Amino acid sequence: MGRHVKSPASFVQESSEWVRKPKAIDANLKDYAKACRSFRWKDVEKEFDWHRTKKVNIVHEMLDRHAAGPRKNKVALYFWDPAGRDEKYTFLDLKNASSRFGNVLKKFTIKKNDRVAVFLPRTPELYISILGINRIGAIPVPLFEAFMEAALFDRLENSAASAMVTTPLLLSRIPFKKLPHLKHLFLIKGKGEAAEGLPSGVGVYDYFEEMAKAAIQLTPTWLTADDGLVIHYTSGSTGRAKGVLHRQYAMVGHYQTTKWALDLRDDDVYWCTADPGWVTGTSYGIYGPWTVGASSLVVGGRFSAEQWYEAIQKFEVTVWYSAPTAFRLLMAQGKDLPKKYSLKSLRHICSVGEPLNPEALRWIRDITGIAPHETWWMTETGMQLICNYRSADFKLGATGKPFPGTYAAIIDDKGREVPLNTLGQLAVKTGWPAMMKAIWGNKEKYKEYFRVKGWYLSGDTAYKDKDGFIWFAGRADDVIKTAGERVGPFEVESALVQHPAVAEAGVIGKPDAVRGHIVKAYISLRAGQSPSETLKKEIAEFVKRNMAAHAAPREIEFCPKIPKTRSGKIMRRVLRAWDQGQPVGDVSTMEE
Ligand code: 6R9
Repeated sequence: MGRHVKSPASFVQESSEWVRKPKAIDANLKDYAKACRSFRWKDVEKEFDWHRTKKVNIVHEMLDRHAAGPRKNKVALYFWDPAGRDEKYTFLDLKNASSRFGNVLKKFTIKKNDRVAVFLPRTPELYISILGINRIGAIPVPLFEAFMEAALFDRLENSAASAMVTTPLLLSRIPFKKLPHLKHLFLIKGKGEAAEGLPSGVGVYDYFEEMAKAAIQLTPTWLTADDGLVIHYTSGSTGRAKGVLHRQYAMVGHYQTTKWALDLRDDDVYWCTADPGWVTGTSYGIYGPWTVGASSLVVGGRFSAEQWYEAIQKFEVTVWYSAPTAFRLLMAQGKDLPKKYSLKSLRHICSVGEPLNPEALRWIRDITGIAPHETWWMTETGMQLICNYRSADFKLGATGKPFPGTYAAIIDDKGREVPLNTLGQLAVKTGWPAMMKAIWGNKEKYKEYFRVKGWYLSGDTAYKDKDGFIWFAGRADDVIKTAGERVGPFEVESALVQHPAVAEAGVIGKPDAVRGHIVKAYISLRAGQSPSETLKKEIAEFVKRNMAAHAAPREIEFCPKIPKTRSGKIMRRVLRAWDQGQPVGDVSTMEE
């Protein structure tokens, strides 16, 4: 760390090209520099009812407050699944539905602080479940629908969730016998759908039947700002997935960033393409847009370029929040396709999850007339922290500038800021509103992020230029970002070595033109096993079946031995060098 960078151009080729904005742009944040001088988080607190009442619950601020005022009949949620659902829910509808589900949970004795897992495809019921859980002060644990048994087990065991909402189709993946805490199961069944393989010793309830019986009124359980909001499991470079716990107070950060970075206004139709299984799908798919009272679109089903363009046209989407991989997937389908749709409703676009390459930015700008704006943040930060703003010029390829009221810097191992244009660790001064409250059940892991006093260490490397822009360079650890999703190499390696043919495995991210990185596994086989293409496929399938499709290696290479240190740690740095055909560097710590 602290290595001097000769020219920032070594990371991003077009660092001198600017995206210029008209002088009089009508944005919520009009003057970034002025906001940095005068903005105070304390003032944002006044936007919430709890500031006056001292009674905190984010569901009141998202739904009940709006349902009691002029936004009562405003659409909060447009839901479209091209396979067959097209529905609208007003703020009042969501208030009522989440009250019903809160009552259902209470009936089965679920209470404040209990963890309730939500394992569902993107449907209105997914959103209503999370809102109902929050309404009673319980803590939702959203689980991405692609997770398979091993991934589910880790997350359900660690959170000790006592209840779960899921569908009959996903049921067979849940290892109930190994999860003694899990006592209640709410099943969302399609019309006439049967549920097979129901667990014994667990209360199983029909979601729609229970909802129909439940009362429509339920005052939120009043909490303090420090009480739990949501737990998101995310991967690090070592160990199993960590449960990042956020607090109610995070809403102050969600609210203000939604106003200033996403630039949401009352007349917007906003589309966040992220699933609530990931932090973007809750912070900016639920909490941000609904605390500001915006209309939000959710599109169900898998990615399809045609349907994405159609969604923008059909709902006249004005603000779109998505990810570089999605932009590149659209790009791969060519320019003729978007010409068939009207995309002119769009007025602002933001991007998150991985660096947005200039080529993808230009392409989206060409087809929509609007340049996507970067937002950098993490599961642990809970909210956007480094952004490009709608009213401010920015440099193509730059990650952006710290959100007003926060301070981000590039530091060395001792916490000293490094000179401009010098690579170092991207760190944030502690104390922003949505900073995680804990790593569930793991104080040590939590402390690791704050080991340099006064700073949160992101694990990303970056540098700052003379104009104050921060430029993301890469990860300082072995965490893999594939298609914008965070994958821990250790989790994948653990899944791989369960396969009978695999002796050892080492997993890295391999640079990829569309997905940013793909998961690549180096594997040494057990004695008597012979390498083959069929075996590669079988091993990849095995990870898909046991862990999750997005984490399964897209590339496998067999090798006689996995390089390790004398203390037995996998040297992923050596694997990365092998992959790129580069010299392996210093291997003096490698075992014989
Ligand atoms: C919200 C989210 C966090 C990691 C982060 C960084 C990468 C996120 C980025 C970005 C470059 C951006 N990342 N936004 N890299 N430019 N605008 O993605 O959270 O899944 O926890 O990932 O994603 O490496 O450290 P999470």
